Amino acid sequence: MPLKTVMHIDLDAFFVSVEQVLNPALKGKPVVVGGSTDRRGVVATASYEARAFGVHSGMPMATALRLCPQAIFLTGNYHRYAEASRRFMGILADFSPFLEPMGLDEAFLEVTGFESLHKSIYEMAQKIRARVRAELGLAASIGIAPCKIVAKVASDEAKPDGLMQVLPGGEAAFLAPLAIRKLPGVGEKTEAILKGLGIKTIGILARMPETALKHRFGMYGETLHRHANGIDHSHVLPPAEAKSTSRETTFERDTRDMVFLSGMLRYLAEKVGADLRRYGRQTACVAIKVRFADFTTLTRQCTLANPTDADQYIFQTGDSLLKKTVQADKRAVRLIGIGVSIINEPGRQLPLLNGMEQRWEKLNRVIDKMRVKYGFSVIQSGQTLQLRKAYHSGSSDFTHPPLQIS
Ligand code: TTP
Ligand code: MG
Repeated sequence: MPLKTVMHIDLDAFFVSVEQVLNPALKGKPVVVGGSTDRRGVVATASYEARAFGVHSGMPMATALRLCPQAIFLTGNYHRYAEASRRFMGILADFSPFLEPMGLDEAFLEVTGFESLHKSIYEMAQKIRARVRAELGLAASIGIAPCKIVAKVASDEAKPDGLMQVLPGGEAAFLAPLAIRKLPGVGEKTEAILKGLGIKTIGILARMPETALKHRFGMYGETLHRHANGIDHSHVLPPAEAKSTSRETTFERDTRDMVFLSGMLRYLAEKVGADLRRYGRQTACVAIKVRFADFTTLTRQCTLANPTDADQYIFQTGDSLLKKTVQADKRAVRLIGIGVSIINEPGRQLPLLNGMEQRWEKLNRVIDKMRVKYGFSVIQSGQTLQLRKAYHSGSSDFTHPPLQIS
């Protein structure tokens, strides 16, 4: 595999930092952006001064108020963040066309071979940080590594306002001492399982036999093993070049409960729909994947009459494929997934939309905004709500990390 160089750039305390640029009196103070403090709002982000008191993203605002009553609490303004994001991505695009935005404040940049233009990749990263600082007044932390996963961990380790480079060959040694939670994709649930197995650091995880991880986590075990060893072959994928996007999840227990399966499919379809809207793209082909208890895997796909980016349409199409597939079989289901092909032309032919689809479209855009502001689980459809019953952890993330099937 030829050597490549990838940067991961992530803005520090993004929402709060934008507020501080607009109102410099907030600089150096504990500031929290999130929902309301009296009702059920959660923290979207906290300044590093507020984090020192234990305030963090996802925490109820009421708890943040208790931990740090002197903090300044703001409800935030999505338009300002979207504008800052647009300008941030514009700066990055000046440095390399191989740009993959990940949400508003972070992106991967493939910079293989770019050292000749900037003396070194390290110098190039310093120039990016300087431009973001000069033009937006924001601190960008950057990780440089031979692959995406390690670059992402490195930018996190570089925070706040830092730069860290992991040289080829040093990936596993860099990751080894870090807590497993630092590995992207390891959420609450996986962390708890790994800790139960006595695995606390990425180094210990890396030395686990791959077969043991596969036995416990299925396909995701392979990915975990690779990532823990600092190996990630995935490409930096400019959104326009992604050919498909998908999500899948393996259940803790095999099931034939159709209500549960449909609820999960709805949740996965919403994630896929959100990808399309983030890329400004549509799909005309929906596919599902079903793996039964005996590991037999079936995929079924369906072409849509009209291109769409609506969760509802994607879900309905996937759900009827799912019902047909599961009901035609006696076996219990171990995994389900849903994916869509991506039409790589922005825009759409509006007259093709019927009234219902137009309403869905408006609704989905409002939901996307809320989710960027307060996290994906802030809004759930009736169908996904019942997933919480099955997942007692209280966590609202029911998937493994995104799986690109391009
Ligand atoms: P992050 O990059 O995860 O966090 P951050 O930029 O605030 O802080 P840092 O990178 O320095 O650790 O998220 C970017 C923005 O996304 C964040 O400013 C607010 C928003 N966000 C939420 O709305 N909910 C969340 O749960 C998280 C993690 C972020
Ligand atoms: Mg950030």
